[in-house]
Amino acid sequence: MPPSLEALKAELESVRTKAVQEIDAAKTPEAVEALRVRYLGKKGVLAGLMSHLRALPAEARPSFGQAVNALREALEDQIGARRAALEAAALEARLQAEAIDVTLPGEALAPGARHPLSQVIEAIEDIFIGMGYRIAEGPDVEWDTYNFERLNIPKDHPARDMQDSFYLTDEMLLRTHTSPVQVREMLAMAPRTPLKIICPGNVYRRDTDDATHSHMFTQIEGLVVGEGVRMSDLKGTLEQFARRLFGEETKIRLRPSYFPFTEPSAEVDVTCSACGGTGCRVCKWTGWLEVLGAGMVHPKVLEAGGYDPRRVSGFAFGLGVERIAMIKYGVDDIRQFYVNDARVLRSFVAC
Ligand code: FA5
Repeated sequence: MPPSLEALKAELESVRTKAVQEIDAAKTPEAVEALRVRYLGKKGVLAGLMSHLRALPAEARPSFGQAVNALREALEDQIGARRAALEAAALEARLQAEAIDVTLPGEALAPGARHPLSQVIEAIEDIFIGMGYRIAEGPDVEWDTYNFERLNIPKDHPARDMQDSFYLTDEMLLRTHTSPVQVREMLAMAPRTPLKIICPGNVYRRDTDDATHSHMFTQIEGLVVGEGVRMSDLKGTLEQFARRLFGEETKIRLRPSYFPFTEPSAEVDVTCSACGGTGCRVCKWTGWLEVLGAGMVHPKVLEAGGYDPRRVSGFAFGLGVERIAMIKYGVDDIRQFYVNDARVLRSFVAC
C-alpha cells in the first residue's frame, strides 16, 4: 500500500527534527558536509521522500512537494549558517594560535665594526689626503728589482739582511716593505712633478713572531718628489701628521739612522701618548715612541725612478701600522690584531 500524505508529512517532520539537531551538533565543516550529502544529496533522505510523490493522489502532490522543498531550503540555510560559524571559529582559533606579541623584547644584533688596523689606516689616509696626497697601491708579490735594486740595495748588499725575505723565485718575492710602490709610481709619473703619494699595504718578512713582530704586517709609505723639496718639509709634514693622529700636544724628534734608499735618513719618534712625554712603562721610561723611518730620497733612487736628481728632490717615510695601532689602542701584543676573536675585536670598537 502506498504511504498516505499524512504519514509522509509525519516522516518529513521527524526528518526535520533529526536533521536540525544533527546539523546543530556538527563540530567541523567536514561533518556539516557529510550531513548535507546525507540529507540533501542526490541519493539523500529528502530525495528518498520525494520519490514517494508519484504514489500520492494528484491533488496531494503539490502540497507534499512544497513541504519537501521548504524543508530542503530550511536545511540548506541551516547548513550554510553552521558551516560559516564553524569556519569563523576555526579562523579565530588559528589567529589566536599565530598571534605575535609585539611587546616581547627582540633579539639584539651585534653590530659589526671595522678592524682596528683598518681604522688606523683610514685615519692616516684621511690626514694625508687632507694634505693633498693621493693613495697608491702595488702588488704583494713583487720583483726583486723594485723591492731592492732600484731602491739602491744591489744583490749581495749587506742591507738586504735588514729585511729577511720570502722569495718565490730568484727574481720574485713577497714584498718586504711598501717602498717598491715608490719606484712604480715614480716610473709612471717621471718627469712630471709634484708626486705626492701614500701607499698602504701588507708586507712580509721572515721575522719570528713575538709581541712586537709579525711575519706579515702592514706599512704605509709616503713619498713626495718635486723641485726644492727639503728636509724641513719632511719634518713639518711629520709634525703635522703626528699632531693630527696622536693629539695637538704631540712632538716629534728625528734621530740619525740609515736606509739605503734615503740620504740623510732618520728614525722618527713621537712623545709617548700614554704619559705625554714624562716617562712610563709604555715608552720604557724614555718619554718617546719610535713610529717610523724617513729621509730624503737618495739620488740613485730618483734616477732609478726616471727623475733627474739635479732638478728634483724628494722625501720619503715608512711606518708600521700595527706599531701605531698598538700605541693608539694601548695593545701590548701585536698578535692581538690577528686572532679573529670577536671579543678582542669588540673591545676596539669603542676606542
Ligand atoms: C722600512 O721598511 C722602510 N721601507 C721605511 C722607510 C720608507 C724608510 C721610506 C725611509 C724612507 P723598517 O724596516 O724600519 O723600514 O720598517 C718600518 C716599520 O715597520 C718599523 O718602524 C716597524 O714599525 C714596522 N716593522 C718592521 N718589522 C716589523 C715586524 N716584523 N712586525 C711588525 N712591524 C714591523
